[in-house]
Amino acid sequence: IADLDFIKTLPKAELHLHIEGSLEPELMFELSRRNKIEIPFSSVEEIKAAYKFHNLQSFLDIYYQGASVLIHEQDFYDLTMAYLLRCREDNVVHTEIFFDPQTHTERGIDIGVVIRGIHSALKDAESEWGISSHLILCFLRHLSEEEAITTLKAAKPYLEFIKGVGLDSSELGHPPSKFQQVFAMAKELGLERVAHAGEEGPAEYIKEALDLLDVSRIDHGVRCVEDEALIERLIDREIPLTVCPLSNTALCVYDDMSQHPILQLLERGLCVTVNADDPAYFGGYVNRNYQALSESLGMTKKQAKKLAINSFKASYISQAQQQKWA
Ligand code: ES4
Ligand code: ZN
Repeated sequence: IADLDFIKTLPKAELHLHIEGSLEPELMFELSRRNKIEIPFSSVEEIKAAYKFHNLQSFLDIYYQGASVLIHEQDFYDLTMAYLLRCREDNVVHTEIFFDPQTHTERGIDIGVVIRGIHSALKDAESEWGISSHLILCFLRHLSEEEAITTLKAAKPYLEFIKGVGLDSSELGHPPSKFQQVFAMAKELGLERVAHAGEEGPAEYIKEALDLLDVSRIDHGVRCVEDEALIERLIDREIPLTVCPLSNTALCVYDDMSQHPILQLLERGLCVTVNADDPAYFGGYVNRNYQALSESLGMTKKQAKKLAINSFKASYISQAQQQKWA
């Protein structure tokens, strides 16, 4: 069995991390004071007590509310730097982080403030600790495609800092097909493409993401287990799944970690990876996600090692860079 000490020895890449979801209650409080933004909690304990979710939407409501304390470039820097410190503790040597510009631009925050704040922390972590990174801009799928296009256009002056685009927020009722045009535009701009699919939504949404958005990676994707032909396609085409175990149990995708299919998918030959999603809300950073698999599914050292190697294989770093961590 892979224990925490062993997990720590493995260099890892993280590929599914919403930077706004790494906002810890302590920093949320500090920023609420600093920026004089009211939050409906009077203590860190009260915030933590509110983190009981029954599905994706019940989480998203609280997550968007929490992000409202982020105003200045320095706030985005502090948020990102706090996450990168956790990467260092967990031996995460490369990270590809999501951000949700529309959560901020809707409140009147300039997209440049958001991108510059996050980017400068990423650069500092690279020069100080050698942690490499990419930034992925996510469109909120509960909003219109037109608004996604406006967001992509607003990001154009900063494209040198952006590796790709993604699709997140409320999945049910907002299929990938809704965003075909904006993903085609992103491809035209030379951006990589990923999408959340098959988290709460059906396996059909995974197929749509592949066929209509031309994604090279699926975020979550666990509901592929309902479609045998799709599983075979994901294996043949080597499409990675960025799986988030503690997220899935926190949002009741599974009642208990013992039901999680990640190791079965790994054994079948899918390129599955382990990620934290929204660590401040779901009970832990990446090593705790690995640890949960050991505790509930008896993950072996060999399996843990394979998952860590997959994380580099599924990343957007060059082959040469990958060799370094193999
Ligand atoms: C998210 Cl777990 C999850 N699913 C979809 N959208 C999200 N945004 C932040 N976390
Ligand atoms: Zn996610």
